[in-house]
Amino acid sequence: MYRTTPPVIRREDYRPAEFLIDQADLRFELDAGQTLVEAELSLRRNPAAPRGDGDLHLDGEQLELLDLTLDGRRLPPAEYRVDEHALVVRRVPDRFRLRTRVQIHPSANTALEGLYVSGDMLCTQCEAEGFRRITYFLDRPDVMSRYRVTLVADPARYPVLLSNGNPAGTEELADGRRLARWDDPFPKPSYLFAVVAGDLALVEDRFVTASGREIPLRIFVEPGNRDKCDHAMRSLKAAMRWDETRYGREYDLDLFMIVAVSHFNMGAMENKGLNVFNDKFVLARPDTATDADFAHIEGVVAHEYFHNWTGNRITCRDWFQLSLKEGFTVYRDQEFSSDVGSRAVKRIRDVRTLRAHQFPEDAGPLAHPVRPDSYIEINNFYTTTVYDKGAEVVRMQAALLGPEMFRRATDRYFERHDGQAVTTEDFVRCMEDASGRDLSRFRRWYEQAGTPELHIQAEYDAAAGAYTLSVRQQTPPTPGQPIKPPFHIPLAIGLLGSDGRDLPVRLSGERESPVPGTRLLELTESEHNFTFTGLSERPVPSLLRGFSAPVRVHDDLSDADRMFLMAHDSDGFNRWDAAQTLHERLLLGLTDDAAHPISEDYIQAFQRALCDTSADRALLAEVLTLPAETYLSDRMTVIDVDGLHRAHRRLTQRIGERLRDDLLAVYHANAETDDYVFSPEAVGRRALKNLALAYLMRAGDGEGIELCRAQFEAAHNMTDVMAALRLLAQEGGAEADAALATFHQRWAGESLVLDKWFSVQASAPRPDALERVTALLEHPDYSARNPNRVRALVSTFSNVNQVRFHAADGAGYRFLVDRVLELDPVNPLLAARLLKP
Ligand code: B3K
Ligand code: ZN
Repeated sequence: MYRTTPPVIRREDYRPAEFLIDQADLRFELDAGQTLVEAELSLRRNPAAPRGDGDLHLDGEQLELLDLTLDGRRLPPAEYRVDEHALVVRRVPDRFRLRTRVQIHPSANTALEGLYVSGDMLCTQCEAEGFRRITYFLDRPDVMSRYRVTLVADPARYPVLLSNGNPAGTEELADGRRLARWDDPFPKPSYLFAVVAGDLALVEDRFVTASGREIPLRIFVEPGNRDKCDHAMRSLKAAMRWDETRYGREYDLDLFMIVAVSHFNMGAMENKGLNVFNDKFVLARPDTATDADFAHIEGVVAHEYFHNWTGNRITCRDWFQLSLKEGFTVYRDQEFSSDVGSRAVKRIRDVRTLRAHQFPEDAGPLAHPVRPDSYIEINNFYTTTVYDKGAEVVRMQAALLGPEMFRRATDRYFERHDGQAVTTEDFVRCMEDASGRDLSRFRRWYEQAGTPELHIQAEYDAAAGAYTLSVRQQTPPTPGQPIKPPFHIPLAIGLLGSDGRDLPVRLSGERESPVPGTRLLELTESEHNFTFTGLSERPVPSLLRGFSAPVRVHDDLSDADRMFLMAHDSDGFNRWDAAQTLHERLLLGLTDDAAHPISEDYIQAFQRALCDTSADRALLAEVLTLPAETYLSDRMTVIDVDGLHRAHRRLTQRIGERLRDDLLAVYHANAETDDYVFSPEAVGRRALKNLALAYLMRAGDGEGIELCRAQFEAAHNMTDVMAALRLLAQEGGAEADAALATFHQRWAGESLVLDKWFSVQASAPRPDALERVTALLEHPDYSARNPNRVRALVSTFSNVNQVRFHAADGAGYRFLVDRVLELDPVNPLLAARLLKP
């Protein structure tokens, strides 16, 4: 098929819409095969837009137009034109009502955008531009309309009929069908529209808002999943309370709903009052979901809920502003999870994700600013840069303003822009106005791509008791941006004395000595020198505490300094980061030279940490986890995938052999005794125990494998079952096959658990991994139509199993290309994402 190149959309070409739609009355006659959509739109000329050609251009794709009337008059073909992407109505008045009737085909919709079929239900996904597959509309976020929706369907197939807003009555029709009305009083962009219809089971709870309104909370799931909603419901209530306390944001509608669907292209969607979720981020029971799943559910439920204010009440003017809602909402969900769990561990996980995904994106051919300048396909811009770096950019503003001023600034943002479609510039201006600070240089974080590199050198002048840090920043070129002026970077630091305690960080010239602890320095130029005084000994610097900016740091610390920080730093994040750098240097050394020594100092530092019974176990587990091969490859110019894999195996083996007894002791000391609870304490125990098990497996004396098998058989929670299964699958052989068979049999019919069965095989770095993955494509439980299943098998193999995916013979790449080519005509969004690695 011949296709023309789609047009490039540029930020600088933004023009306000020529028409506005104040009211949209939609009536759906729902059926999987064909659905009729009748839309009655109240349109008027936008006073803020210059007059165009007088024609009305509505977006529409894959719609069959059945009828078109303007102010009650059926339009003859001469007065309108329909093409593949639009309906153009000629010479329209300044204010009018337009009625369209279209037919669409949900069951033929494999792209999962617009109205589609998931299992036995019908559901929608409209962000970014799916609404135009439902009806003709001005499908752009700066057109905000009030929606009234009528749904008509056969109650035998679709007894539950949902849309946004508040329920407005139901009726039984004479022909036996049921009708339900929904009314959303808040104007919203079309991307937040949603409809769900199906035979759904309901779990209900309630939440009393700060002002005393009682809000029913409803989670709808496929029948059979009612017993897996407790955690999502608890997370939702916690998120609602948190947004009231931390941001003064109360829920606004009379009802809040979540629907879990099994066929979904991404994580979840924040449709007003009716969040639609990938069921992976709702359903959890201790025996079906791991601690990581529990944590993700908590974060995603909160994220979508928080969008009600950051995204829905205040939305984006255009899609270039995507980070306005996504960066801010990710920051909010990160802070929520930090508050309800362990702050240091949450920060470590988020930074690990940032470094593993965003840093490589920012260093590669797809590097783009947090606020991009142009796109061809907006769906491909839902990137880790827009989301995760975007969150870092908000976090830095929060750090520069401090908690009180930041709260004042967000209050101002909500007050000033409620009900509007705005830009990242509007956000920054609220930060400035509330604080009186000048963030003109800071704006570069939205404009310039690339990860800044900080080169930090220290000098100590014993006679003067002065310690000087010279800091130089430089950002490598990225596509289209060869030269980068300096960024405004908040650099949080501490100075440690030889007793391991924080010293006061006093800048020269300051009279008063600040209290010992963290100090925020600000970089705005390419080079700075900071001199600290009153230091009777050379301190050990703790740089970029809490990862105060998304940068790479090159310092001149020794291994001994890092071991010191790993043991003493009051900043938990930096204790972890010091350990990571130690692991990393060793692993890179071993990659280059298989005979590279593994020093006794390193083993002892590892052992001391492992045996520190006073430590927070979750943090300890992070400290003692080696950086992933995928992460290490970002540190190499020419990536030696085989060398990295060998280095990883060698180091884990040495740790397993040398520290076998300590590891065993830690394993047994943290064995599960009580029933499963999802608390930071219990999660930490399981993490540390399973980490010890992983090293023990590498000790090579058979004890590890015995423990693994026993744990696999005895464990009642999925965290421990999966930890054991993963290790067995990595080892391979009869043990692995037996465990995989047992697991498959036990969980037949539990789709999300079967995803784990696929992904555990896809990630095992066994020499025959690709053959196994290829064979699994033919497994009766594999389905290319279910995105979760595709991701579990194909994405896990290509993203996680680095050594096999990047095999030198290219077989891994061929495999992926074949999957992408197969999927592209079916589900282009999913296909495009598969290409990431
Ligand atoms: N806003 C949605 C993402 C939509 C992706 C469209 N391709 C989920 C979220 O970020 O909360
Ligand atoms: Zn989001």
